[in-house]
Amino acid sequence: MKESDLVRFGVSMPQELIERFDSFITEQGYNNRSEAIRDLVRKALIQPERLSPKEPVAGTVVIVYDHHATDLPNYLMELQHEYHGNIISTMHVHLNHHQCLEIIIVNGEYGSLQSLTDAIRVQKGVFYAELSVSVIKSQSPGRDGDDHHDHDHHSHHNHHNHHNHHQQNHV
Ligand code: NI
Repeated sequence: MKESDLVRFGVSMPQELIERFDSFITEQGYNNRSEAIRDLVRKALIQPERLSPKEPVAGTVVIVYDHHATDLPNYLMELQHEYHGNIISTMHVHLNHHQCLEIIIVNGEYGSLQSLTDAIRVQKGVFYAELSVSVIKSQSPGRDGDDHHDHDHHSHHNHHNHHNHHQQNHV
């Protein structure tokens, strides 16, 4: 590749995240961050989308977020009301002073669940948001002794640094 084909851009990351990234890419054998980031981007762009957006599925959205992030808890609440037709149940766990873990049990069309997960993931203060689903067969399974289910697991990862060093403000 010619030098002129390359576009340079700046990326801001927390110190601890970049340190972990550097040790990760050293372990992987990369010589520099650029090549490692190029590979990560390529991998993200070629994720096979085997499920059609209309496919009926059920599964979970697992999220970890900072409940001190401005407006985030309210936003997540509003969003879950907006998607009430897709949400069966939500379990909320207070992990520590800052972080909450939520497991949202969902069903419906794969595309809708992706939209919900994407809307959560892009919010500031969300460390992690992953959708994992299985295809729901439209017909009831046959009783021919074959207990083999056709599970189609599909997940999306966005793994941010868990240690956000969030300032706790006691008002
Ligand atoms: Ni909580």
